[in-house]
Amino acid sequence: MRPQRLGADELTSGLLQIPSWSRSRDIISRAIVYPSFLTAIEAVNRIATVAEEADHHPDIDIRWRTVHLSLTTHDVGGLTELDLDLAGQIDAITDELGGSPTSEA
Ligand code: H2B
Repeated sequence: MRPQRLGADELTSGLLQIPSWSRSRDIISRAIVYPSFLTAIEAVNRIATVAEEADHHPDIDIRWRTVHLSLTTHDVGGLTELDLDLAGQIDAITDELGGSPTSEA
């Protein structure tokens, strides 16, 4: 089924569950520094696996051990539950692999 764009209230409450993510218009993003380059690659591989299972794919930029991730739902031109769910799964993977926030945006 085509996902629905989230309304303002749903978005506000959903974003409270994923405080590491920043919203800019129709995109949420997060930058994470992992303990090493290989851990960053492992994180990206695990993120790719959950993304493929969800058929929902992030934009990913890898710079040494820092990974920048952006989420939006292209099919509807906005943010949906799919973005919030994937963000939560990325947070869980990040916690398991010892990723930390970075001051870079
Ligand atoms: N990923 C993201 N981020 N947004 C989408 O709208 C999207 C996707 N659509 N992955 C999916 C694939 C769609 O094109 C397929 C046909 O399900």
